[in-house]
Amino acid sequence: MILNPTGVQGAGLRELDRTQRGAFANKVLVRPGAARLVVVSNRVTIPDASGKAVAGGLAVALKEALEAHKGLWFGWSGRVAVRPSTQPQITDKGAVQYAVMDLTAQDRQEYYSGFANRALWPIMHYRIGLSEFSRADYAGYQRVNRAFAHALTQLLRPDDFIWVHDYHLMPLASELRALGVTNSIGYFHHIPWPAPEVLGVLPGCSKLLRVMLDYDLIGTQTERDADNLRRGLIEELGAFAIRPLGVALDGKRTRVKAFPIGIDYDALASAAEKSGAHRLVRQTRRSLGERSLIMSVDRLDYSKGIPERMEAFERFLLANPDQCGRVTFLQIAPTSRSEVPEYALLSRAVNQTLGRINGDKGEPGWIPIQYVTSAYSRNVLAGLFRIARVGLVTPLRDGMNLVAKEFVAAQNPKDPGVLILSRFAGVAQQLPQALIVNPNDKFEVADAIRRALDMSLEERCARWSAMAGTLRRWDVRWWASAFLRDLRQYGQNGAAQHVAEPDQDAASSQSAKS
Ligand code: ADQ
Repeated sequence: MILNPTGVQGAGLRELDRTQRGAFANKVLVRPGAARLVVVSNRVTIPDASGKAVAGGLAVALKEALEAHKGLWFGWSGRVAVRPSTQPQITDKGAVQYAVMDLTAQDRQEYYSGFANRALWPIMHYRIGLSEFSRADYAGYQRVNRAFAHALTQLLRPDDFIWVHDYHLMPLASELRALGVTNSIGYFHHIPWPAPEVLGVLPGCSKLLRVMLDYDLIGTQTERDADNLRRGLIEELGAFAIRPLGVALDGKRTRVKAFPIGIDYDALASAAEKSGAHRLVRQTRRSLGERSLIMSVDRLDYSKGIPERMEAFERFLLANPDQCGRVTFLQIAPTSRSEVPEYALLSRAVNQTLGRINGDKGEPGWIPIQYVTSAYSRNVLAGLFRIARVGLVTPLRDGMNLVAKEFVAAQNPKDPGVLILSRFAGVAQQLPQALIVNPNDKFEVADAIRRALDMSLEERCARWSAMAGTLRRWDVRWWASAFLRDLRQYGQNGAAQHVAEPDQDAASSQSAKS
């Protein structure tokens, strides 16, 4: 995926469809002289020489918004260089300009692997015990954000509006403001925002909270995340609330609002419909025979609850011996962040749990859990989701979780599978029609698997069509469009007033949500 939030390189590869691009361009209209959109994310991958976009749904939506606003996409190139970049490297591709910076090995270690992924990521996912704070890493995090701000400032125009993505770049607005940038700046937080009692454990947390006040608009995945952040600003810093969305302190004012991220529903549904001919999908279907497929797809990350899920499946087999040999659990989990020690430990733990369960419960001709660590194209994943009877999405904590949404979109409306969903994934707040479980309770998850396998066609259809309706309506284009509409409204420099109105659908959907 282009944008880092998934952390899966090349995840969900697909070419940008011209018709869809056109459709979105109509949604966020560009008037002559419209302000430019500048997207900033940790990782930026420039489309290859063939001009093909390498993209998942999120990257597609952002690229479409950038094309509609003749925008600029700025961030880390993903490369490590001997000397740090001072000037961004610029590439023009169609209407979009890409500007990327190389990092040194020390930058990468301290900013990315260290503070972002060893201190912030675990705390934000309520894993206090795993959070490793180091002052050197924190200094590196600030240094890279400052360097990005310096480089970006050289490219900014007075009427640009800026959209920053995710926890790697929380101080960016503050660094830009220190350089005199007065443009509208918005931020979207892709992962959970924890309760103040949890974030408060992180040394220097008040500094991290304070820099958030330099954004005009902060988007979170859920209302709960938005409340947690507002509460943090008020309780930790003594900021005061300006109802309904604002928080203010020392002459600064920001708005915090939930914008649940969506998927490119129609593209995924159509990929799933056409996927039957794909070799891997055919091969999987053939190897299953009469068996039911239970399926999970995650980055290999401790927040996703992979060993816990395997143990819940084991519990299901123990409680339902009649199902031995009649179901297969396929776990797809490409490795990520393997340079971070906690991820190497997790990989070992998963392999041990897997080996134990397959050794104990397997029989000649039947392996209970199939485990693969490759990344697959969006088409193959959609095809596999479609032949699965159960989608098992049980993270211990997740900002949203796009896999749950992709599973629903990929189903055959006439014979849909059942989604089992962790109550701790942001998506659970949008999809109450899934079978909602506590991922820490393997007995509860095991019962849900049995219930899913036994569910009548009528109940499956009723649950699926309610979920599909929600996901179709609040898709990724709604998400980008709604955030940009609010950034235009709340932006401080007035520059974004030149940005065209989003379509009525997006506007009314958003107000229905808020
Ligand atoms: P992630 O933690 O990466 O994202 P998720 O939302 O599930 O989690 O997105 C993963 C994406 O990668 C999905 O689109 C999935 O299809 C794809 N993917 C996973 N494994 C793959 C494989 N083997 N092959 C191909 N594609 C694969 C972060 C937050 C989430 C939030 C998203 C978006 O942690 O909570 O939902 O950002 O905001």
